[in-house]
Amino acid sequence: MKISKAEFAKGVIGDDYGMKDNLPHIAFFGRSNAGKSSVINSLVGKKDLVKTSKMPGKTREANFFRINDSFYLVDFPGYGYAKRSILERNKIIKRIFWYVEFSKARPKAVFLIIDANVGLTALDRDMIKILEANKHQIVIVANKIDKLAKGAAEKQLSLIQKEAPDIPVLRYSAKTNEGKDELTQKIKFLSRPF
Ligand SMILES: Nc1nc2c(ncn2[C@@H]2O[C@H](COP(=O)(O)OP(=O)(O)OP(=O)(O)O)[C@@H](O)[C@H]2O)c(=O)[nH]1
Ligand SMILES: [Mg+2]
Repeated sequence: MKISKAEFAKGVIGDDYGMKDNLPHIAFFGRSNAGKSSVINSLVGKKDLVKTSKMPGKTREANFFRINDSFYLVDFPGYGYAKRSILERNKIIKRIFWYVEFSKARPKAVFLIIDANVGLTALDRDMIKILEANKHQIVIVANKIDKLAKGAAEKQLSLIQKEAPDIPVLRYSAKTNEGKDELTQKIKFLSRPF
């Protein structure tokens, strides 16, 4: 599959995650600054389909992007951004948890974007637990792999895989596009209609 068309469809602040056309959707979760928006941009080959920022906390809505007229990628706000007020952080986490547990519009899969350099954080582990409890399909994307030397990258990847033995872990760099073909294939497979 080649991603030939990518367009912004809607931004969700409340709890209306359904789309009229009923196309499947795939959710991108992760810590603020892990690179969710950058990964989506690199996948679709556009620099600025999704706004990214050196200042974490850029994405406040869940943004739906229609891909090839056949499915949606959804960029969720990042969790755990320390400079946000506790109230706002809680609000984001609560919305994500609600979506994972109760939303009628269930994602076909959740891609958990992490910074390969940082590895899984406490919040990521909580997220994995609640995703597993609700039987969601999960893929971990170890982004920013370009920041690590080869040996260090391998070490980090096997550490992450050891912590999450049942979840596929993909190496990725939104900067160099490393892993783009693998991630695209995974998305294609998981977003199939049935
Ligand atoms: N070196 C490197 N930098 C990256 C990569 N991916 C993202 N970044 C940088 O990391 C920062 C955060 O990226 P975003 O895509 O905005 O992160 P986000 O997860 O969407 O953040 P929120 O919207 O706050 O949740 C930006 O400065 C990006 O340029 C990568 O693969 N390699
Ligand atoms: Mg973002």
